[in-house]
Amino acid sequence: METKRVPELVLNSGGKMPIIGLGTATHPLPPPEELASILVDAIHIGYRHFDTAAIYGTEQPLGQAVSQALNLGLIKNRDEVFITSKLWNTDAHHDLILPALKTTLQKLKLEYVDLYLIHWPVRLKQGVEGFKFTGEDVVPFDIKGTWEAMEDCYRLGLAKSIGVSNFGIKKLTLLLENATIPPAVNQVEMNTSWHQGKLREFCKEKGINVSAWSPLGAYQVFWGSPAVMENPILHEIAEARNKSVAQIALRWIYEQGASIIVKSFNKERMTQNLDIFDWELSKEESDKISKIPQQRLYKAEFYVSENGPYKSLEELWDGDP
Ligand SMILES: NC(=O)c1ccc[n+]([C@@H]2O[C@H](COP(=O)([O-])OP(=O)(O)OC[C@H]3O[C@@H](n4cnc5c(N)ncnc54)[C@H](OP(=O)(O)O)[C@@H]3O)[C@@H](O)[C@H]2O)c1
Ligand SMILES: *[C@@H]1O[C@H](CO)[C@@H](O)[C@H](O)[C@H]1NC(C)=O
Ligand SMILES: *[C@@H]1O[C@H](CO)[C@@H](O)[C@H](O)[C@H]1NC(C)=O
Ligand SMILES: CC(=O)N[C@H]1CO[C@H](CO)[C@@H](O)[C@@H]1O
Ligand SMILES: CC(=O)N[C@H]1CO[C@H](CO)[C@@H](O)[C@@H]1O
Repeated sequence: METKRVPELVLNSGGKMPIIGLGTATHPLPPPEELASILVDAIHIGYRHFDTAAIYGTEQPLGQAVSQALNLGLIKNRDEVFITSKLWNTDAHHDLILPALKTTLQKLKLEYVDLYLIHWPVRLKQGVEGFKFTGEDVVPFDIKGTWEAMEDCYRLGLAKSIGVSNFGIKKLTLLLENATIPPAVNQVEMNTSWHQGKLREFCKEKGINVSAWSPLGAYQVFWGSPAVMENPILHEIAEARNKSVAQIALRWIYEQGASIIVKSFNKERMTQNLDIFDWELSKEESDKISKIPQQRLYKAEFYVSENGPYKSLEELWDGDP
């Protein structure tokens, strides 16, 4: 197996983040031992950035994979891998964040994460299990208090960088109003069918790096769609360039200045997804991609309810439903 080097970008915290991270959210998950071994393969192939979250159930196998990779000598130090995890909505409260991060670190068996994100601008009542909630369980989200506790995690050295996920422009503006430390990253849905142009422009202006989740439209996953992988324009470009559709989709995101969180648990596809750095799209090809009709895949309507803090998708997504 040949190890590829993935270029890094520098976050506003000074941290260096490999531009492609391996996603670990899927359903159903492989058994933990099998998943750990898949993630060791990924390290072998060249992945040095991994995306997990408290809600994914993959923190433990990821920690195990890092420890195995160290034992195997695939990496020499913990600091050769960049590990992101995320605060789940039930813990989005000032006093619950540090304990939540400590639980995450215990599961990962690590002393720090490289990046800790607020998973959603949403707070759920404590005790809600996983996705078993209704609109009644969504309570107001305290941007200022939540971010203050995230800053404490950074100051304690438990998170080398802190950031957010699924935040629109309005919520980022409110967060920045009282932030001492600006978020390093906003991880959002982005792909050839959902370009996030306005949000990316705003983030660029503020020095916040955008990371793209579901860059392949979560192809063949139950929350996903075929809009990326079966797009005829991408197929046409892929054929003409002798690349895969996934490579065209990922290269396009990279050329927009965003980093990429892509999930594959298959060695051949993992390898293919890293192979996007020694060629480029032509102006004509990029122009064709920018004309693909736009639609958000993942609307998260389950956070919206008549009596809750978000009464419409416009409110949840800051006017960009
Ligand atoms: N912050 C958030 O709210 C949020 C939300 C969603 C996702 N995420 C993160 O982003 C990661 C990526 O998003 P995602 O998992 O939703 O979707 P994705 O990466 O767009 O797509 C994953 C799907 O595409 C397949 N695939 C991967 N490479 C391929 C290739 N070269 N050719 C054909 N098929 C390919 C995978 O199957 P195989 O495994 O069989 O290759 C899997 O079914 C997640 O795993 C998670 O870490 C974050
Ligand atoms: C910022 O802090 C000020 C002073 O405490 C407060 O009045 C204001 O509401 C805060 N802004 C946000 C978005 O929380
Ligand atoms: C097309 O790409 C494949 C895989 O990268 C390679 O093996 C093959 O030689 C390429 N074909 C041409 C015509 O460039
Ligand atoms: C690729 C990218 O957007 N990198 C930027 C991330 O944010 C830092 C801080 O503003 C910039 O210096 C990078 O250029
Ligand atoms: C994640 C996602 O896919 N979002 C957009 C990108 O493309 C999908 C299909 O994969 C579109 O339906 C969405 O607009």
